[in-house]
Amino acid sequence: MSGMANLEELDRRLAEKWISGIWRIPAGARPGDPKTKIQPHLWKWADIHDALLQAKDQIKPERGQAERRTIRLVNPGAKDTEMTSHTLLFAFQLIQPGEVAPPHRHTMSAIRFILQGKGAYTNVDSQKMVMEDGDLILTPRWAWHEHAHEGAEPMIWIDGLDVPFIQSLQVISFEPFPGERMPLSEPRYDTSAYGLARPVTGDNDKPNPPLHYRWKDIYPALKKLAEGEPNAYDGYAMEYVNPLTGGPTLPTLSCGIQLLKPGQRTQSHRHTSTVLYHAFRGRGTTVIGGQEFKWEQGDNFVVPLWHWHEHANTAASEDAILFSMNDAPVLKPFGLYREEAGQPQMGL
Ligand code: GTQ
Ligand code: FE2
Repeated sequence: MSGMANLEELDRRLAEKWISGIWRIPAGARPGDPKTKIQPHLWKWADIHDALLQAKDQIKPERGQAERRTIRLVNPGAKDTEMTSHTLLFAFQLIQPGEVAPPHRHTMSAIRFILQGKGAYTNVDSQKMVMEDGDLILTPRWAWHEHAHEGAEPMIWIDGLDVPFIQSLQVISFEPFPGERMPLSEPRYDTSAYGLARPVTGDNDKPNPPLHYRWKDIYPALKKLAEGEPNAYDGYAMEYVNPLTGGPTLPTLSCGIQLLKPGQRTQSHRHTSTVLYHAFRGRGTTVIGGQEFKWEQGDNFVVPLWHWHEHANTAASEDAILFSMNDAPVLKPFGLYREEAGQPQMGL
């Protein structure tokens, strides 16, 4: 018998016993650089908005049904999971006046970034947070939450979640609230000013309280930042921090907001974190791995890990503002976050 036949025979016998030799892994399957299945991609606002309007009358946010009227951005490289990246999900939610998206909790953490409308609120852990354009609201893991709409026009926001990461750890739990509505407590603290002043008893032992970062506070801070020197790779950029730790927005995901002045371009870099972007204001171009993506208000795109990328505001007189969410918090504690500066790719 030849040596090859012997090896095949060995592999077959091992497989019967649920054992496998490392020699079966081709040498080429060990890349020198991080490799991801996630593809650079851009989703147009018109398509997202159309999808929500089409779902508006057919889907109700009812208990036992979908519970939420949301649509998600599916990365072409993640057709199996229908997620936006291997770690993160961007979904868009629409709620109609008078509707209640029923209360539940889950091991996934969520953020809401508000895009359109007036008069809805989210109740997280019995704290009422009224939603306004540009606000960022946190729903930490396992916190009870419901959404309700007391206004007169449909409201739309982004749901950012860590679903695929939590799924990869196989620790998804979901629980409906025992009751039709959650209680609303008297305000226990100011969810916007928690980092500056918080109660000395009760809630201050929670590592991730529900927090509300209001656009009316963030935007002036961003404009103030833009009076100084920009970051080479991100322009005038801020992170939404956990005021208790100075660390990331939530343990599994972090959010950012960045401004690019008219004509401003950033330098190219890459990192092992993956970033989902939403063009909140203005328009521009982002080059990702040599591919140009033109965006305007409402569009969304993903920068997969280890892909070179650079941004440009292509408008003559309007600021561009990008909201983003990244998975760096699940890399950094294990020393897996790396970044590199690169050469310009943009042929603008
Ligand atoms: O609003 O609670 O997009 O639980 C996905 C799962 C939104 C929500 C989503 C959710 C929610
Ligand atoms: Fe939820």
